[in-house]
Amino acid sequence: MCPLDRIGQNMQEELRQLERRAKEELRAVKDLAALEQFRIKYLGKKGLLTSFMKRLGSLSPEERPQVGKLANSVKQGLTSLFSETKKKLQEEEESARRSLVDITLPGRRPLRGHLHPITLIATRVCEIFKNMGFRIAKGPDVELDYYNFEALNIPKDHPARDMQDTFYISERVVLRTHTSPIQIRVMESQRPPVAIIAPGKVYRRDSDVSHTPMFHQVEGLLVDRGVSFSDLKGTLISFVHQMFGPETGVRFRPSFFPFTEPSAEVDIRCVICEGKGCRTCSETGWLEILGAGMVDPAVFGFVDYDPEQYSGFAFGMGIERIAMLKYGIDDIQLFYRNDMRFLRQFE
Ligand code: 2NL
Repeated sequence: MCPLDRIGQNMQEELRQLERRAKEELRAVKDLAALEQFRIKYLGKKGLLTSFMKRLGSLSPEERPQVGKLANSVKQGLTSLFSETKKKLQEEEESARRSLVDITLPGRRPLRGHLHPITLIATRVCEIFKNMGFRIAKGPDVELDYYNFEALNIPKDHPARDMQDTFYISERVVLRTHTSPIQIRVMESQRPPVAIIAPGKVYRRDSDVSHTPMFHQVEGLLVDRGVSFSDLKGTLISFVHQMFGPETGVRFRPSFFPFTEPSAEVDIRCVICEGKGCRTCSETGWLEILGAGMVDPAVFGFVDYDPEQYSGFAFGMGIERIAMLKYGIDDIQLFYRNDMRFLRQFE
């Protein structure tokens, strides 16, 4: 045998040894981490088998095909053994993971959002008036002094205009203190009949146990020929009965607003004590829920409606107050603390 042949023989022997060792080690592999070590050691770019292949170049042209063929079949064999082992170990690890989980346990309930109580009440109030034929109107939170005060017959020296109560953006621009400017804008842009509901955020420089600097209002306005105070009463009594129940007592008390004449405040029988007297109603048996009146002819003047032809009523209510009475909540700040223990109750 020529010496070159012996080199070929040696390499074939080396290859078989490599294969035997690899198969032995593979049998000892117990997890995916050890399997990866095995792959790097034998099949990786710098692995034993790859290094061996590189040495094939030193063989004679006669021997190279034979040893090369054997090397390829060893590599294929080891690679497919490696894949089988990997699949087996993956399945084992997966089923081990599964056995730690009791799949018969009930699932975790996903967190599901819901509407804020103020949104719920505002939506209900709007729905009641929509059913009576009113339409929803919107307007900007940042308002001209003209729409917020001037056109509502609130003169320059009126206490409501005080810097103390109003957020001024500039001399002419404010954060609206009520949603009435929405109604002025609607009247300015269309002729009667007008029947609208104006919900939205309003802002006042006030913050204590019963006031927040932002709160919500719903106002309503109806203007047509021959609208009377009886229409106002009928509309609002119907609203109260739908909102608080058909047996709820209602009373109208004389009051004053610069934009209505005559004006009234509307009370309902105390929802807590039913009129017997308690802390919520200050022992009066009644709760104030809204203000209302016949639109002052001076306001019609600003929007160019003829007060000889048209009359109208308007009303306004605070949504937080309605929500507090309806749900029996005594602290307005609860609506804005984002405490889930509170908010979850309105799911
Ligand atoms: C209250 C009282 C009220 C109005 C709002 C109004 C709007 C226009 C013309 C006339 Cl455009 N009036 N709105 C009228 C009376 C009372 O609100 O206590 N709100 C919380």
